[in-house]
Amino acid sequence: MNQDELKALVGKKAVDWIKPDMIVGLGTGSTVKFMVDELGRRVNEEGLNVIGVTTSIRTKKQAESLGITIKDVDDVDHIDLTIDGADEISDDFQGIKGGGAALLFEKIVATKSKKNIWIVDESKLSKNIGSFPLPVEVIPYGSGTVLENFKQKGLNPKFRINEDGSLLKTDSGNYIIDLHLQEIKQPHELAEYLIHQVGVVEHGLFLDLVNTVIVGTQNGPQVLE
Ligand code: ABF
Repeated sequence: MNQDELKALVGKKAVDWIKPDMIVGLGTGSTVKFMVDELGRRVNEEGLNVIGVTTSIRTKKQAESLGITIKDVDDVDHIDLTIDGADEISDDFQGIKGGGAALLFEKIVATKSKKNIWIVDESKLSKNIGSFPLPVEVIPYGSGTVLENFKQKGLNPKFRINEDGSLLKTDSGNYIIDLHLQEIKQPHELAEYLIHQVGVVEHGLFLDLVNTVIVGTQNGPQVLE
């Protein structure tokens, strides 16, 4: 199976964890897209009754087009389960997210969720995280100064740009600075440093949030817990 087929495999499998009447966080990315399609099928063909809370404009559009009931994160008092993708996952289930520039809403939803499941193809697993550039969401005002400060710190920062060379803007109208670190030995320390930098809104280190990962492998979906 190719990468897309592996993503489809875990996307569909993950819907087995969604039970009737759940409030479900719906992540962002190409793997989640398969999951939302399957959820839509079960809502329409099997009458599965759920409320979705989305993590990006694009997931919201997809879910609503499938007839999945969506509520704003502030209009639910809890989220039972969030299913999301990830860019890189370490052996101890620490993750880097934000390759899809949705990390802020994803972390807001993930931290409100009783349980989080990540769905990935096997290429996302690594012993330690860091080979995937770490996204940091920053407000536009003063972002050049934040980038300079990161450079001084040796974090090898680069603004995320669109194909036309313009600066990418998130759903919140912020910029993304990607930190090219190769390996992150002390993710908790780095997270603590980043979140205290003036102008930083959020970062893509998702730590101690996940205890179930469904991996798409050539032998089928593998559930890691
Ligand atoms: C999302 O899932 C993002 O944080 C991350 O970039 C993405 C992984 O994307 P894909 O499933 O398309 O590989 O949560």
